[in-house]
Amino acid sequence: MTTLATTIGGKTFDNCMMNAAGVRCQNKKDLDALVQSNAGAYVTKSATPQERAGNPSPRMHTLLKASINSMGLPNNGLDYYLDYVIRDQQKRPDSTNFLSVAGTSLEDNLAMLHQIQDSEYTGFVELNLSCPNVPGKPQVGYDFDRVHAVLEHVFDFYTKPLGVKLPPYFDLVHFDQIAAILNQYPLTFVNSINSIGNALVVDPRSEQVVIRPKGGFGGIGGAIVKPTALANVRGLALRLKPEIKIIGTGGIINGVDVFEHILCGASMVQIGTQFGYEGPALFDRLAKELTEIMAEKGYSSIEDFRGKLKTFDD
Ligand code: RRO
Repeated sequence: MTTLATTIGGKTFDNCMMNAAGVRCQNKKDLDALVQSNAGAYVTKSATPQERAGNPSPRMHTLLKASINSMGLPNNGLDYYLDYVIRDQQKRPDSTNFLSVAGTSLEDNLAMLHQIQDSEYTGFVELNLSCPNVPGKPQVGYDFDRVHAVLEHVFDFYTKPLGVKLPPYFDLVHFDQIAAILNQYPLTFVNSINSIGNALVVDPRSEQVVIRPKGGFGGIGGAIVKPTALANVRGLALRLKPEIKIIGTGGIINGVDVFEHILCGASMVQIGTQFGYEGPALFDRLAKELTEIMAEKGYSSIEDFRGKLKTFDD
């Protein structure tokens, strides 16, 4: 029998696939649909302390193999999502899910994590250090001293399972530097990658950018980000201590993409752009495709090949 189950921080998930934060997870209806789906878990839209309308539209544009967005953190505020995950936990105590938070300041992040620490929520928290789209707020993940300071403050008091969502890195020395910081903390997981920030899509016919915020600059997702995502998953898997599990996000369209992320070291994968296109039925298709690949190769669980990517040096 083939199983797609995975374990992170001592919690088992029946399926190693789930949505990526931001896509079809902003309101209760979307989250209920994820609960009903074949996904192994859900993550809620990144929350700020108060609700936010986000950036002006058009703020997302899709292409065949890519998406660009500058949503600007539209969300219903932490209370809304914390209430949802706590109610869900009461209904389904054996299921673990992810609550995403993305304060636009250190103070906001600490205030939200204090509120979560003091609540009855026992699930996972994904601290988003990589939102590329809030005007005037650089991505924390690119400022290593700041990442260090944030984690130092957080782990002063926070004792529940926590992971961080990172931006893509593009130099091996940056993998070394971020891993050296992350390895100092009791992180449950690291999620890599967020969208490739501040890219520009141009419409040659209208001679115009395709989204309104920030003069057209936005984060890229979709099929074209897969090589960058795989490099980040692999780069981190080779450097992080084994207790920190990796969630691979970026460029997943089919079962082969999931397989590649796991080969590079992912224990779980998240799907953003393609989940936006396809909705909850995506998880049925991906599960079927990955199961077929594993059966062909004689693998019965993802642990049979997780992180076992070969290089020409092996
Ligand atoms: O809301 C957004 O604009 C957004 C966020 Br918070 C994020 O983390 N990544 C992204 O591509 N968009």
